[in-house]
Amino acid sequence: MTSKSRKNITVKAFKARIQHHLNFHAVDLSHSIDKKAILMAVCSSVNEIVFDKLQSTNIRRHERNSRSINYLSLEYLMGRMLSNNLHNLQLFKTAQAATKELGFEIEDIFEEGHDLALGNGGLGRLAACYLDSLATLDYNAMGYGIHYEHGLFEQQFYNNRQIESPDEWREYGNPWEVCRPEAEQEIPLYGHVETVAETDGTLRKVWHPGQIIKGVPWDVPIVGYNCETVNVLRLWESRASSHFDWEAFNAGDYQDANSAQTQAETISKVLYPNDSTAAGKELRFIQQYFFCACSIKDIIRRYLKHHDDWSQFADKFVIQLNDTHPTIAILELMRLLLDEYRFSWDNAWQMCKQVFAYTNHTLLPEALEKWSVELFETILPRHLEILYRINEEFLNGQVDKMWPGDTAMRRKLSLIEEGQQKMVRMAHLSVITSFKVNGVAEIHSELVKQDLFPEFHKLYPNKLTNVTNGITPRRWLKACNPALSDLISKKVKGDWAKNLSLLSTLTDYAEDKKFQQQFMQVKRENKVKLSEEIKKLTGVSVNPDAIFDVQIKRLHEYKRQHLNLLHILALYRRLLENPRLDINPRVFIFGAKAAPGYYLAKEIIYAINCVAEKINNDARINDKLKVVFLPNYRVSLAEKIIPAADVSEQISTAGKEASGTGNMKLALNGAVTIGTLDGANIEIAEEVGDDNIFIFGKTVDEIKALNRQGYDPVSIYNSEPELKSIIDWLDSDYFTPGKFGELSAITQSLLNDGDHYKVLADFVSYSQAQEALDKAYKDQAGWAKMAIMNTAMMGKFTSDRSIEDYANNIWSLDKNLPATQAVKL
Ligand code: NTF
Repeated sequence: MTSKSRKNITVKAFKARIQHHLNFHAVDLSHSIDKKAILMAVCSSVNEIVFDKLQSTNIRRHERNSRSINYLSLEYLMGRMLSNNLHNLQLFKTAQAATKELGFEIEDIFEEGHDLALGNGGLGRLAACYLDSLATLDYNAMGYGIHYEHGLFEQQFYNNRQIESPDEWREYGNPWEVCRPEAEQEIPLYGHVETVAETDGTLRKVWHPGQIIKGVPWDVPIVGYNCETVNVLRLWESRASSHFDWEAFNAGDYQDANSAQTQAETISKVLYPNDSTAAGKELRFIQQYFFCACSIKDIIRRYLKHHDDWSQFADKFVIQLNDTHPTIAILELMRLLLDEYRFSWDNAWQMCKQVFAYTNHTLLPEALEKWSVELFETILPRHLEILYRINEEFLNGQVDKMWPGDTAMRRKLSLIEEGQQKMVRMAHLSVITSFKVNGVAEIHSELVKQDLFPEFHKLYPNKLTNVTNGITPRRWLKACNPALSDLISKKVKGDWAKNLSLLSTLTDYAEDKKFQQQFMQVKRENKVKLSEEIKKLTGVSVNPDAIFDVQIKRLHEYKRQHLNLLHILALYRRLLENPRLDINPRVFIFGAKAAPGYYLAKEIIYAINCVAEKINNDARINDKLKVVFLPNYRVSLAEKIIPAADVSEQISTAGKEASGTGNMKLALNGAVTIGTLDGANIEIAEEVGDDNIFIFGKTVDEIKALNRQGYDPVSIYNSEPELKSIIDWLDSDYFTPGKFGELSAITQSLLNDGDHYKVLADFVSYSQAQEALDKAYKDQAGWAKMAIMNTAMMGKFTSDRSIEDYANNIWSLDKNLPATQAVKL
């Protein structure tokens, strides 16, 4: 089908398609059709168009032979797909009308869809936004990842505590994927390495694996917005290479007959639920190798399908490593080039240095991956040999040249960390191999240079760079906030969803009374809708005229949900002391999952829920405060919360949040930020201007100074009477009647364990900024202006800009390197 005929697809024709597909998905058409069946039928109807476009994209790609960008990521937080695909195909209104004729509201159909939650948080959601932009900008891109059977766990609260249960996203099948057996791969593991002499006397390494796993690819089409492109996200599922042991079965051993299969399938069974923490577990290591090996082999297969020699490989393929999780891909490419394709060492290494680039997403030491040498020895013995040689050449070459005879420096930069247990530093391998290394916001990239990798920055002065994160305005405004989108489209000429800077036109209307009213009316309608959702999810009634104050992100001490909690307690105390206190009613809305093994994070959830219970049922404060913790925070819930937010809480300890992307989504939807000078908050402040954001707290330099001079949270506690009384309150049984000390894990961390994230140091400043915010909200016109300015000035934060930055400054190898050298075989 051509784009012309597709644009003309009528409601009637689309309805006919749905009806056709209902034949397959509904058991009995003479009865009322269930929503799951209609969802599947609509998805199938959309897929007819999507796969058509995918085929023509592939043909076009083949003709153009353009460079391919390969994004390797262990996580993709895609969310639901239907609404977005309809918007990107410009079919939303058609589908809405067609389903209406069939007796369904399209929003109800969307609700039947399951989130694709194959990620933890920011890093995985960023990957999803980037796929959307890559397709929209018509880049020849492919995403690679793992086809987890269970994505991020589902969260419920029981007695105010987080309970996890498995995510069953594929229980009834996933309409947005197709299996591609023709691209299956075999992946070796374990075993030993043998050195064999060739007939000409040269020595060759042969790896005899102990086990072979099958990698089965599932392709998820990625639909570009208002364009012809459909790219692919290829997710690998692990299977046993030989399925079933008939001998064992016949001998009556049913369990053993299945065991190889069970073991192999474990690899892609579950996403590790840790955000910003490296999980040093063998299975995670195998997961990483499995998906890297499948992807690298697939990349080589795609290249060799169209080329007779390797001379153009580095021109045709770039591989972006999303954090250090896919670092083993470097060793796998080296291994294949050396052992399978018989490259010389130098040629193989040259090749690797030309194709890999690495993005760093965090400075937190606990997130910097290290794997034990022992694990390598057992699982990837050949890769370890290669790693040792890379290290040797690096230390004896570049390091020795820059710091001759400096053994301390050698130890510091080595790929191997010495100690009781020798560890491989994955970040070091990524940095020395990659032709570019980027951080994800300006301040973060500076800290990567100054604090994380200063020596590497000295060694490679042009390698470290910045690409500030971005978000797709298609999902995060057009699809999730239709009322605001319609209002914007009345004022802004052109396709703002494709060119987000156009929103700056709205600054002309920031003081226009009528526009302010319309803007705030949309916000109110969204708040009414969210109030209904809150009631449904928590049973709590909230007032849509209150300030909706939102903190939605993973639960982590550095993100400081407990700082928010302390301020809520301060307000509560003030109200109890003076019930007539003149503050705007406020609803504090939290959404966050805690890693199941992160004790303090779970205690913070518990404390917030306990405090919420008390406050929400306290008649003395006249409903001036409400606190709700919405369970099971995920992409589809974010899409409901964000359009209704007045205030965006971005309150991390300065220097700890690499960028943040929720900050961008909330501001784009007209929420005003209260935040620290951290991550992309700084760039948001630059865009919207100091008058339209509430900045508080210590700067990165001030935090560093505090650390140098010795930080003493107890002295702050003793010198700030309000803070002291709040902390003591939390330690009493006020919020957990009869159970003293039930919430003291938090106070313990703040007072006895050194308050690592400087919550107390920032409390007073935060509380003052909150007062200023409350005052600002009383001036409704002033607030409307601020909200409009936030939406208007978010142009920079479209993921289209980020992708263009990557494309121009990183992926176009030719611009960054001397003309790519052809590697001869
Ligand atoms: C996260 N990193 C950072 O914590 C966020 O600030 C950032 O916005 C996103 O990456 C995307 O760049 C991680 O999730 C990880 F895993 F690196 F810690």
